[in-house]
Order: sequence, then C-alpha cells, then structure tokens
Amino acid sequence: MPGKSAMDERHPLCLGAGSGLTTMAAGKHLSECDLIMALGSSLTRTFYGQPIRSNNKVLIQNTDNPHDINKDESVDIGLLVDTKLTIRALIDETNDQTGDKCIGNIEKTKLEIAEIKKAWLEEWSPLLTSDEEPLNTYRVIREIVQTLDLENSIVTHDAGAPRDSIVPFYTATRPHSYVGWGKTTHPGFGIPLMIGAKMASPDKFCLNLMGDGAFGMSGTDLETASRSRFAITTVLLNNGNIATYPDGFPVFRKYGVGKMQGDYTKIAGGMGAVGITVKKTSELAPALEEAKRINAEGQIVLIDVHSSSLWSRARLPFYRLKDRSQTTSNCVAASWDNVMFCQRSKASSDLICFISCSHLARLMNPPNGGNHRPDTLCATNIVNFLQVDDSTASS
Ligand SMILES: Cc1ncc(C[n+]2csc(CCOP(=O)(O)OP(=O)(O)O)c2C)c(N)n1
Ligand SMILES: [Mg+2]
Repeated sequence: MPGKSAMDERHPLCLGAGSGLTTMAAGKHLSECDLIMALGSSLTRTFYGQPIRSNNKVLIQNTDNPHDINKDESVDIGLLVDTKLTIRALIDETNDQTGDKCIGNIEKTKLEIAEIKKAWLEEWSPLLTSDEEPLNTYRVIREIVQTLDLENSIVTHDAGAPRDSIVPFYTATRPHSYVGWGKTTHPGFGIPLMIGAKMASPDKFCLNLMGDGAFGMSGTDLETASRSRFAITTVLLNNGNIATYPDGFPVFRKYGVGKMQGDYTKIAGGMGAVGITVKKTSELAPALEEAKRINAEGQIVLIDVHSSSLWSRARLPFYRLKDRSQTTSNCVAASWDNVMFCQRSKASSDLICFISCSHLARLMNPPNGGNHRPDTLCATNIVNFLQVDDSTASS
C-alpha cells in the first residue's frame, strides 16, 4: 500500500497494490511465485499488508535500514543499499546477461496477467457497475476512477473499509498520484494529507475518500483547508455507521455506538466549503466534475454520498470476537471514549485484546524509533495499560 503509484497500474505487467485486501493478480502471484524481490521494503508483517507466504520462496530484500533485514521475514539475500542504485544494478546486470532479449516469454506473462485481471473485474462487476441506492462503495470508486484525469489527480483513502475497498480498485498512474498510507492511523487523516498534496502540487485535483465515522473524528480539518484556501475535494461515504466492523464489538450493536447521522453538506457549508449531495449513481460523475470546477476556483468541496454499508469489505477474522471460548480471558480495554482498536495477537496464542489507538500508536512508535509490528503486541505489553472488563467498558 505505501508503494501504490510507484508503478503505473495500467502497465500490463503490474499486478496491483494491496492493503489487507489486494487484487486477484497480486494475491495469486504472491502465493504461487518462487522468488520475491522486495525493493525499498521493510517487509513488516502487518494486518494492513499482504502476507509474504514465504514457504519455498527465495526472498531478496532491499532496504537502506539495517534493522529491517530479517526483522519479520527470514530473507535469503539482504541488499542494504539505496533502492534506486539497486534497480539500476539490476537493469545493468540483466542487460549484461540477456542482451536485449527478455527472460522467459513476456507476452505469455502479460496475457496471463490480463486474464486474471479480467476474471477479477468480472467477479466484482456486479458491485462496480451496480445502480443500487444508496450507492455501494465500489460503484463510488469506479465512478471516481472513470471521472478523474488520473495523471493529474492525487487521491488518498481513509482508515478502515474505505482503504481496503479503494486500494485494490483505484488505478494509480504517475508516481505520487496515490498516497497509500498506513499501516493505520486515526480516521480523518486523509484531509490533512490532501491539504499537503495540494500545497505541493497546486495544479493537481486532490481527493480524499473517507467515511462518516472518519468525518466524525477529524472532519473539522475541512475548516483548515477552507481557511488556508487549499482547494481539495472530500468524497464522504455517508452510510450512517462504522461499516468496517459489521458484526461489531458486542457493545457496538447493544448501544448503537457505531451509528451516526448528519447532513454533511450543511456541516461543510458551515466551514466554508461547498457541499454537494449525491443520492443516485447518475449524480456522482457530474458532482465530481463540479468539484473539479469549484476547486479550480479555489474553494473546497465535500461530496456527501448517501452510501450503503452492505458491501463494505472488512476482514472478518480481524474483529470476530463472537467465540470468546477460544480466547484467554485477557480482554483488556482502555479509555472507552476512544473507539476501540481490536487486535488478535498471534504472538500470544489466542489472546484477543482491546487497546486504545493512542496506546497502540505509542507501542507502534516507541520513542527509540523502533516499530513493533502489531502481532508482536503481546500480553506483557498490553496489560501494562488500564484494565477494565467488558461490563465496566460498556458502561
Ligand atoms: C484513533 C482510532 N480509533 C479507531 C480506529 C479504528 N477504525 C478504523 S476505521 C474506523 C471507522 C470507520 O468508519 P467510517 O469512517 O464510517 O467508515 P466505514 O467503516 O463506515 O466505511 C475505526 C473506528 C483507528 N484507526 N484509529
Ligand atoms: Mg461509515
């Protein structure tokens, strides 16, 4: 995901990008290939990325950080050097060994990839082309891809289902045309990212896709954009809840804490932005065109898309807490006023823990600059934090 837009995804050899979810072409090649060369990568194991599935594969890792070599994956070859130099050396060596001939049958490979992409898009086509109302996220993403001038736009996602849905399906073209951030961060991060993108590239159309839950956390950054006159467009998926956790934590359902409502065009208007409501698929492309026009005149835009949470793709095992019998009783929770972050820790057998994201951020970004991967957050780390049982937490 952080590397999305490093390669032009229209290239016939590009398999696509992924976060916790990825394209069929990338998923298939990751599992079936016999050699992976990771360029400029920490190869960190994370819920927000794809597993390497390293059995029987040769792993080559290039990074400029010595701490990343063999950190999470055992690599066969570590190349501790600048990535640009590595790519240059790779090209030179390949040319030396093969002349101007390709290794293998490149046309056959292109065809294979094209076939997988076709099958994948066909599988998703009922959602990508659906006219259902409220709109489903995938139709929204398709409309964005079809309407934007991809080479002159910069797009980013927000945390949760919006990220998992858009990363595989958005077509990144030029370098930095997509800001794929993560592993995760607080919802609403996309607005300041696009403010920064607009500062750096004033001529680009800058769009962030976010949910209404994300807007509730830090949507008021639209005021910053508006006051500073960094004319960005926010596409808000107004599905009335936190769809990322459809089964939710038990208390989500019981107390309705994941539900919300609002006329986001009015809220945006109150912060100096132009709000546009979209209730039908046919309204979305014109709304995006209108947003481009308004942005070009220097005003920020929020498109309030009345959307459905039905098809939001979250990864069920991530938050499936129903079967408590499989877990130890170590459920810890902290600061219930924060939305909880749920983590199934592989490192501590079946421990399931809740920790607040501020604590998670501390664990993942310790002062010494290290970077714990989430699945090494073990009980000893977590029990240091405030411990409350479910009944205390839910009250
Ligand atoms: C500070 C913080 N708290 C909680 C989370 C976990 N989290 C990720 S996305 C999300 C909310 C998503 O809701 P919304 O923006 O409405 O998107 P939807 O799931 O409905 O598509 C939450 C709570 C987080 N990443 N950071
Ligand atoms: Mg939502």
